[in-house]
Amino acid sequence: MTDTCHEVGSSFWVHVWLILTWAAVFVGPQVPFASNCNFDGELLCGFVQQSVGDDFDWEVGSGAVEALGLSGDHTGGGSYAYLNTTGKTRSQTAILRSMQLASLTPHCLTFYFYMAGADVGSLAVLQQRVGEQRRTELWSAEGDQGHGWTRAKVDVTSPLSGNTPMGYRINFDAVVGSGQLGLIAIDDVVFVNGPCDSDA
Ligand SMILES: [Ca+2]
Repeated sequence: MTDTCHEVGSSFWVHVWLILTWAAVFVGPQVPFASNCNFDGELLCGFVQQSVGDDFDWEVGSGAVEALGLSGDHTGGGSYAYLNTTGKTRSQTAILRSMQLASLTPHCLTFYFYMAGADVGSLAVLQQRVGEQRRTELWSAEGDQGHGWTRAKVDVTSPLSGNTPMGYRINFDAVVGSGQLGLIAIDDVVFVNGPCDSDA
């Protein structure tokens, strides 16, 4: 009797798990993560550090990095997320992941980035379907971008399974160049409904 009950119970919870997994993968939340992240208050605004498969965590910092021309965060007086590549090894990576997203409508991701240093490396925005390792690069920049915050705009659409939007995460990958001197930072990440346009 005990074994039977145990089997029935296990089967029930397996089905519950399967249903919840299906719902998470194929439906996902319809409301995106904190739609405006300035890294000033609630540090990572719902972003999480990649726990496996990368080499470092992004850090949250404020103030100047004089050696690399950074005077402060994008708006002044606040904080930013960054990876200091100085002294690290080429191709080592830090990945910042959004919470799970899904939507029937296109969205526009905008953010400001700061990349300075002769051997700084690269920054990329990638889309990863929930439950899959494969990632699609949506945007990237490589090398020294000068001493200033630059705005980036990225159109984002959900992968579809038939007519159903699939869950995905946005990844920010900061990749070390030669490691001699470099800083990669992002700030004011905004995610809004609708496609990017030339005036956004
Ligand atoms: Ca900020």
